[in-house]
Amino acid sequence: MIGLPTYVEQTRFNAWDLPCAVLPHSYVDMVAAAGGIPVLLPPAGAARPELVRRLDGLVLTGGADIDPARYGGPSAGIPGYTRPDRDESEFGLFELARAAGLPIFAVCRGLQLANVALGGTLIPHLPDVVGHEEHSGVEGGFTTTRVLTIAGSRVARLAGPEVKVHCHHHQAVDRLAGVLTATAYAADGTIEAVESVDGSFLVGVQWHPEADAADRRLIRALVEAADTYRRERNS
Ligand SMILES: [Mn+2]
Repeated sequence: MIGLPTYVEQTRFNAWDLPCAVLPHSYVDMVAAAGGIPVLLPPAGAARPELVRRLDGLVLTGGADIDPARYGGPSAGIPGYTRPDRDESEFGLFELARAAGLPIFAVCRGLQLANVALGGTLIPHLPDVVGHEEHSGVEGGFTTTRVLTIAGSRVARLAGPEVKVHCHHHQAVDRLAGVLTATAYAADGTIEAVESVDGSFLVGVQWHPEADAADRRLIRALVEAADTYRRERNS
């Protein structure tokens, strides 16, 4: 049972146009393709321990910017948007999941959330640092780029030395949290993947694996780790 935090957005479908708890279906497909049971988790106030006890793994999904106040960043003047309801729910969820030893796969915003929750900081607007928009994606879509993985890392073992990835982000890791190590980089030096150094299963990618149906290697590893976690918890 793999938890997937949802967005909350004004959503239009059929005759309806109203606030909805939504998630790109590609996340559901990704988890299901790897044999996991997707469990959608809308923000509803503080995260609850009894929820985390019913999960075997967690995929931290993409979405809005992390509130810069959480890492001492600028409070105004940065392009983008934040979602305080998601921050409240997902920072708590991440903390509970870490405490429970749950395997975690963090995607885009999820990687950024993990880094901030563990004490790191973010670059609030990456084009200001790298001088180009190659990570920014397009309106409603992605740009593709190649990233190089660090030999010996979990990401390198799973995905190989070089990965063609889908990017859509304007923030990135600045100072890395102490328990994380960078395990993939773009050509401009942007950190594109991280993982924990404490033996736990915590893998984060700045790119969007849910957008690549041809490559399910990372999510399969998460679901395998979740299956092991489930069996050990129940034994
Ligand atoms: Mn990128």
